[in-house]
Amino acid sequence: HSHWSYEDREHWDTDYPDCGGTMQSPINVDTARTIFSPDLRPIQLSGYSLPANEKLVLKNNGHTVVLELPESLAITGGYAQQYRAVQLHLHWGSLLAPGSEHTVDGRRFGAEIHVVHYNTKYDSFKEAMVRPDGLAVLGAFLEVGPSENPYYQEILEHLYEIEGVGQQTLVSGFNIAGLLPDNLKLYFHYNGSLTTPPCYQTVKWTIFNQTMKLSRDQMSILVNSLRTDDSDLLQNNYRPVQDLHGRWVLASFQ
Ligand code: BO1
Ligand code: ZN
Repeated sequence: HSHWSYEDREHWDTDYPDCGGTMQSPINVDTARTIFSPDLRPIQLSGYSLPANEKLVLKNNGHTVVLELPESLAITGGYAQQYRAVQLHLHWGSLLAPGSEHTVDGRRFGAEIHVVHYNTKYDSFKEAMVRPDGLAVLGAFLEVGPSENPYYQEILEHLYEIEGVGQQTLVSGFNIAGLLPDNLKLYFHYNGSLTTPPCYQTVKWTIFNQTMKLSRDQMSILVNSLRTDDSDLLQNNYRPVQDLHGRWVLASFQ
């Protein structure tokens, strides 16, 4: 298969036509234009608290850091269907500039976490990723705050072990829900795509309103630890916001 990169991002649709589609992600959320939908129930997570004796693979894939998740984690509420977790990963900027993928009222946040799930009615992620209701990604923004975040530290403390592309290590289980906001009632919802090739337009996105706080040192470790194929620092691994093409963004709150 071909090798895409963030420097190439304006040309992804040459090799991956879906990247030029009309339901692409990420987007800017214009809060004055969201539609309040009382039907959007709180997101319910199950199985997210993992025992320390369960080891998870953490990998530098050249585009991001990926933590593989056991299929015991699932979204069991808030969506019309049930979705099983497969992995989580992050998008970030540099020491100089923020690097979230989604923006809110034009504001970009320091970084963004994506927890990727697929619909349990399909047999695998691969089958689900080409179905209109196949995928659900939970997204949350990361900002610098006053104190160290112990949940993010479980990942960040391993980044030095996976500096090179393809390197992986094992992380002890912890409460994965700690990587997401306490408040799972307040979120935006829209239909979009994978934010990297193949850009399949099969993702039901949830973007939480509450942000996650990391210490300045933790944010520095996130943006300065990993390298790409060319042994450059892996930074600014976010896609620019895409046109809504008439899509509606729903809000669970007023
Ligand atoms: S994202 O959450 O929209 N940034 C996103 C973007 C791309 C993927 C996942 C989430 N890619 C897919 C790969 C598959 C892989 C799967 C799960 O992630 O295309 O090959 O199996 O890790
Ligand atoms: Zn992502």
